[in-house]
Amino acid sequence: RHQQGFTLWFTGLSASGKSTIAIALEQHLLHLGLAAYRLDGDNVRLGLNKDLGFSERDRGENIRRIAEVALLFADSCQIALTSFISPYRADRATARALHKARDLPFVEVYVQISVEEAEKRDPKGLYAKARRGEIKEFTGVSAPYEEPEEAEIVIRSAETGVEEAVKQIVEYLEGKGLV
Ligand code: GGZ
Repeated sequence: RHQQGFTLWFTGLSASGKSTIAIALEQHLLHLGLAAYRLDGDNVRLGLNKDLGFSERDRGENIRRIAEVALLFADSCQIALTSFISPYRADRATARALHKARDLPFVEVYVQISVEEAEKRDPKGLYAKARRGEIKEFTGVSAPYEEPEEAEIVIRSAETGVEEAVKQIVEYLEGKGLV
């Protein structure tokens, strides 16, 4: 049977655990024999989008390009997993609309965590830098994060282990016949 391409769109604060969950899920999907590819800051912001910063406008363009690339993967019968903060509702809606127009499933996964919890983790010390004013427009500190209102899946990051999160997403996908 032919694999249905689709996009899993992770959104959430820095240090929410988006990438950790996306990496584990990608492994799971690959083990099932499915073609899955993860887009994240390391392979997109350093390459395709290296001209973009963190202003509202640049984030919008960042998300727009990522959505277009994810669409290409989905259109080629692969599973695109995107792992970006994507803090603006309008940008996520644009990504969703692009997929809808091509009849490709778009699954928004909100990796939910409070700023307080994310700040406690602070694995790269970025929240501390943002508090000291060394990073401007930092999401959750000095730039907004607009919570998803139509996410297909919500993962409560502080209370959910990685394997449990993967299971939650896979069960959703099975229910929809996507895997
Ligand atoms: C938020 C920033 C910023 C600012 C640098 N605000 O934890 P990280 O380091 O690895 O993930 C964050 C990443 C966010 O890039 P995205 O492309 O996901 O953002 S968006 O979707 O809003 O376009 C963080 C780092 O880049 N970073 N400066 N000001 N995160």
